This record gives sequence, C-alpha cells and structure tokens, in this order.
Amino acid sequence: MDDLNALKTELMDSIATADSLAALEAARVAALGKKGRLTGLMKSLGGLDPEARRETGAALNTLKDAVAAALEARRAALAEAELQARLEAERVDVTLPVRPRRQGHIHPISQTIDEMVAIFAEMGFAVAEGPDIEDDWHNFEALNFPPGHPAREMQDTFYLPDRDDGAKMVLRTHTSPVQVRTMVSQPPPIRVVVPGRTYRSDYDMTHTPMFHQIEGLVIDETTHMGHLKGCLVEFARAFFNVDDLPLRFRPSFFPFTEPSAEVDIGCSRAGGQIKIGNYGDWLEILGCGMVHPNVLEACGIDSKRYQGFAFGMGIERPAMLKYGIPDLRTFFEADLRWLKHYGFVPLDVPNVAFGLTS
Ligand code: 2NM
Repeated sequence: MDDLNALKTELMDSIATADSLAALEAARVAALGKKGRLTGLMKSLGGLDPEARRETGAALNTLKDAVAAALEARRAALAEAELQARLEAERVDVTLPVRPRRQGHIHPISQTIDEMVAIFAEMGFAVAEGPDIEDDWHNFEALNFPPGHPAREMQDTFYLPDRDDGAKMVLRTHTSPVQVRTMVSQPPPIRVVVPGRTYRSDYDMTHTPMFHQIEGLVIDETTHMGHLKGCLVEFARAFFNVDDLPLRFRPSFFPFTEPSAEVDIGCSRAGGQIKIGNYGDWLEILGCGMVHPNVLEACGIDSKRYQGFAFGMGIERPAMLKYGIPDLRTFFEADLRWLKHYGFVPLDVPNVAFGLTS
C-alpha cells in the first residue's frame, strides 16, 4: 500500500508538472500506456493469491481512475492555455493602417471585371461562372452554331481529347456556355452576367490565345430590344465615365441571336490617340442581340412564352482604353514592375455609388 501511495504521488506529480500537451501525453503513456507503470501492476495481479488480488486490484482501479481524472483536468487546462496563447500571438489589430510597401496590386483585368460587374450588379444582374473546359454541346451546339460554321473550325478552337462518353471537348471560345448552363438549370426570369477566361488559337499584336470576356443574359416574358439598348447605354456611360457618350447599334450577325447588332461608342482618333467621348468617330466595343429561339428551345425554355437579350464583350480592350495601357500582350507577362504601375490598390473596391476608380 505504501508503494501505491508513493506511485500515486509520483504519477500525480508528473501530471501536475507537465507543461505542454506533448509532455502530458508522455506522462499518460508512462502511467497508463501499454508498458506503463499502472498497466504493469495490473498485469501482475494474476500472480497474487485471491485475497491480495481483490484488495490490490481495487486499490489499483481507484488509483487508475484518479490518474485518469487528473490527466483529463490537466489536459483541459493546458489546451485552454495553449488556445489563449495562440489567440494572443495571432491577434490582428484591424484598425491599423495597411503597410503600403508590402502591398500587392490588383491586376487591371481583375479591376476592370470588378468595375463592370459592379455596374451590372447595380442594375440587378447576378454573376454566374462555369468551367473553362466545355463539351461541344454547351460551347457550340446549344448556341445554334451549325456544323461547319467557321468559328467551329480547328484554327480558332483549342480541342482537347474526347471525354469517355465520346463528347468532343474544347477550351471554351466564349463565356456563352455558362448562359446555356444557367438557362438549363433555372427557370426564367433570368438576369446574369458572366465574366471569365476564354480561349482561341490566335496570337499576334492584338490577340492572345487566352483572353477575357463578360457576357450578359436577360430572359423574361416581355424583354425587348429597347431594354437591351437602355442597359448597354447605361453600362457604357458608367464604365467610361462619359455622361453624353453616344452609342451606335449596327445590324450584324451572330448564330445565337436574331436580330443581332454590333455596338460602337463615340471616340476621337486625333493625333493617333484614341479618346472615348462625343467626338464624331466610332469604335466597336461589343456584340449583342435578341436570343435566338433555337437557343431558348435547346436550353428547355419555351420560346413562345419567353424572350430575351444577350450581349458579349472583351475585357482587355476596354481596360486598355480606360487605363491607357498601350500593349495587349503586357497583360499576361506577369511583370511585377508593370503590375505596380498599372495595378490597383486592393482596398479600392469598385462600387457605383462611391466611384469605380479613384
Ligand atoms: C455576343 C454577341 C451576341 C450571347 C448570346 C448568348 C446566349 F447564350 F444567350 F445565346 N450569350 N451571349 C451573345 C450575343 C454574345 O458576344 C459578342
């Protein structure tokens, strides 16, 4: 019995002085582990005569319970202390000013997308996104691109190996497959904008094989061309920050819209510099139209009941115009000095009410 009391003192001591969860675990293993002190004594009970076994067994069980309780109490105390220490060490004072010298920059493409999305969000558009890798059905078929249409041919489209079910796979050539996914998965009314990366096999001064687009889609029972015009006029004037910016809608052709139009905005080219505004010259910035009934039907929408408009534009060119970036290819060179010059401050989040950029 004296031995057990001495052992109890020793074990309780090792628990009380354990100063970390790791040290406590070592104390637990030394006492109750497979080769622990108490475990060893428990095993040796078998060699005692019945009377001694009952007595010693009861005492050992009491000691074991006491040790287990002490371990748990110490574990809880140490865990609490470690949490407090972590909270103290990781505390962030959010009222401190940012450290400008350590600040990264928002890429002009991200900034431009944020600005465009802010304008459309103000008009009630939601943002939708989808995969960069698409099947032929979402990228072409559902969008009324007939077989053999020039945009489907190899020189424009990056083809990927067929999917297991035989589907032809591509890098999306526009963000329109996301509008298809939206129409397939939710009933009208629909009002979405879709920003994202797009891919075409084309590389020269004015084309990069990866570029960005934002497209929009509105579907309802009475949506018409007047809504389309109002929406795009409002957008262009807000984005370029020119209140009297003129827009010109020219008849055009796209497989997925009928009628279709291309939209020019007013500009000046005097002195070889493009300036946006009411200066008499024109610059094309986007394509649009009323969604073709074939597209609505392919997406499971009743074209007798619903109609709507869609539009699409590139991100890079408006970004270059607005921020005076002269060379398209520098967008994707990942040059930190360029990014520091043309990039934006992270906390300067675009917002229509407080101004898109400062
Ligand atoms: C454009 C021009 C015109 C367009 C059409 C659709 C959909 F999915 F509704 F059919 N999405 N985007 C569209 C229409 C895109 O980009 C120049």
